[in-house]
Amino acid sequence: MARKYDESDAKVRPARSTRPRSKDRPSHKNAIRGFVIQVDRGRTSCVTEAGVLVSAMKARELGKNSVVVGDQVALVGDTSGSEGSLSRIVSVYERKNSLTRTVDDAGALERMIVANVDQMVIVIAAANPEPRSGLVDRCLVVAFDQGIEPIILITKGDLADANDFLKPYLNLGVKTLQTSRGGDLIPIKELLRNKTSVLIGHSGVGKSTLVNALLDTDVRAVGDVNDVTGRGRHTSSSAVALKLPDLKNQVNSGWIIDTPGVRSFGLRHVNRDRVIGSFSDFADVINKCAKNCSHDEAGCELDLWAGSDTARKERVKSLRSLLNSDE
Ligand SMILES: Nc1nc2c(ncn2[C@@H]2O[C@H](COP(=O)(O)OP(=O)(O)OP(=O)(O)O)[C@@H](O)[C@H]2O)c(=O)[nH]1
Ligand SMILES: [Mg+2]
Ligand SMILES: [Zn+2]
Repeated sequence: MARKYDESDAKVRPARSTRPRSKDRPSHKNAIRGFVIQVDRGRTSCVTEAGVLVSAMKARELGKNSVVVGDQVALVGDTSGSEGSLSRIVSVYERKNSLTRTVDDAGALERMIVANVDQMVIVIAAANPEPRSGLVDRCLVVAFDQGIEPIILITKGDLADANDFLKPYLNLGVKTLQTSRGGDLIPIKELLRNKTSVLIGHSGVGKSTLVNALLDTDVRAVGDVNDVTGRGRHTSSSAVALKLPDLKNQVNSGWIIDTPGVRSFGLRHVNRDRVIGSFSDFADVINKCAKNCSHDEAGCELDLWAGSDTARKERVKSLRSLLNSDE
């Protein structure tokens, strides 16, 4: 639950020296709230409630990787936003959720991508690169775990038909949309309206292309897909939140967060029961399983449920591959 900002949020660890540091720091009482739209090495870009773009550095005590795009932060110092001005982030407000993936095989290293999002748009190309259900399944687990609404968005509809790919997810009740470059953006705009949405997908699926179309600009660089490997070139290197243009003169029309293409989406940080729970189509089936069933053993109700139905068998296989994966 959201916690109100108070003085304790901005507490500064006592310095090793006995010199009272509070004297040379601006009072945190005067802190103003900012929304983080980009983190570029040491420099963070925030938008204040008044709509001013402020460049800020993190207070040293916050530590490495402590601020991500989507964070609400407390800013002190020069928050004028004027050229060359630099503000300081003294604290990060409690997050309502965050997207984190495990980035190493041992599962010890986690990287937070974004925080405080309403929707996760899982971007999948109908072709080039080929759609892969593994990524969708992994994203759905994280969305379920964090209470974020997932949406599957198929791009490059001009290259192939993704209906078969989408079928199992339609059965799950996940919202899906299909689009192609130059296509009708209205259904997407409606979905994104007044929400903070993050685009997640492999490199080259067209995330930045879509963002440019939605904003009707070329703010985001776009890269091609390698003809030989069928892979994108990891064109976008950091996450950026962009304000969506007003739709029908709405004052607040939402934010879209473009992210760098993910190679994999490690789930080691997600509890096993939560992984199983995200397969909501299995809930009733799994209830019938023997206590302590690993769901990957003889007698598991999932096999009975799947029978010889190809689509169902694929779903069961998906769950098992996530449960048995080292990632
Ligand atoms: N045929 C076709 N190509 C598209 C479509 N959308 C994007 N592309 C192309 O796909 C390539 C990759 O697009 P990007 O927008 O850079 O992809 P991205 O997902 O942002 O990639 P990363 O930043 O590397 O993660 C570019 O050559 C785009 O022109 C589409 O609807 N149809
Ligand atoms: Mg990109
Ligand atoms: Zn079972």
